[in-house]
Amino acid sequence: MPTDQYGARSAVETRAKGAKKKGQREVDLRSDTVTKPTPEMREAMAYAEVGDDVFGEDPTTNKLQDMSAKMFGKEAGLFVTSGTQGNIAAALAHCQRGDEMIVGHKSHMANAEVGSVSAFGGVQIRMVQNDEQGRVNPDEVEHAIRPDNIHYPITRLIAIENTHNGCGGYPITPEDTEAVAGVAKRHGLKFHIDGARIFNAAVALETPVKELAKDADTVSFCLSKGLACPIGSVVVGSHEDIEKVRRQRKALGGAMRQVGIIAAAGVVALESMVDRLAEDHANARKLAVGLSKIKGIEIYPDKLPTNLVFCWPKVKSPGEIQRRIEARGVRFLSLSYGWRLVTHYGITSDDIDYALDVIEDTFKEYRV
Ligand code: TLP
Repeated sequence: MPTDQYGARSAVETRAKGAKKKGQREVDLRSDTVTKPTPEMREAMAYAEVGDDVFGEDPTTNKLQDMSAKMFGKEAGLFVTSGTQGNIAAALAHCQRGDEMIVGHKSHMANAEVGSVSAFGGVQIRMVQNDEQGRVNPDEVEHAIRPDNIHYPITRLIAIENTHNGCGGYPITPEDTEAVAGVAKRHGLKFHIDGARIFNAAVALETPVKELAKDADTVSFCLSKGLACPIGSVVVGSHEDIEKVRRQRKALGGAMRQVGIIAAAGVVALESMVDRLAEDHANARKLAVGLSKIKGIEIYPDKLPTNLVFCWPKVKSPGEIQRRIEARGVRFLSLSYGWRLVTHYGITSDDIDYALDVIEDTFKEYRV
């Protein structure tokens, strides 16, 4: 049975599937969240200078926040525990209870953050259609903004996602971003980017993140995905907005103490892990081209932009095939709209060869 759009149906299922045979080679393509810290990160973490970050006295965290702000062309940054916490804290910083925010219908914020902006902040989500590449139509967004009427909530925030996970990992260009941000500006609304994988977008588009972020009031980005940190995300924005996000982070229980221990990995990531994302994209292309040659798999390899590979098994029991593939150590997610295979630090070109061999053999054995 396929899982839903965002992976495992439950924590129990994730754990059960994790069981593997002793000595079995493993190629884990479920997500770039499975990446482990690099030796440089472990070293930096071990010797990180630390202080109490709730007092603003953790030098390593301050360094990470300053570096992030500078890279994104913003005044300030704030370390948060996760992408989800960054998005929620930013949304709650921009909105009051009863306000409304506009996001794409396939966005992580609308679908995979436990309804938290509503649950914790009383913020209503209004969705507009994402196109196949994760973009939202600026006219539709404008149309979704509530007119001034006592029956309606007040629209306060527009958010987009870059790259777009639920739409195949497409990068959103500065032009497309600017078009939506322009709508926000014209109506006096705030504009947030869920940039969990914005560095993948920057590398794919060969554009600095600063350029992708220039029209946003706030951007959250993840250190714990392709950049291979064990924990953490950062929200960047103006001093004023980041102070509001800081307050929301505190309310969400995300203000930590000697957090430089984990921020240290983030510093290493920003210094040395961004450019190598091109390797993940090349491996993803290789994987997609290989999959396109396997009978029984539908895929559009020419449409592949970053590190997320989506394909569709055209067989009677895809679940059975997946189980057989997993038994040989190749792991990926089966989602309601297809299979997702993600390349990342830790996956080599040789791993892609192995994964392709296993998948091809299994489809052959299965006589599709
Ligand atoms: N994405 C995870 C799962 O939650 C699905 C993944 O494996 O892709 N925004 C986007 C666009 C994301 O893809 C994710 C995580 C988040 C936010 C949340 O980040 P975390 O997991 O750090 O809370």
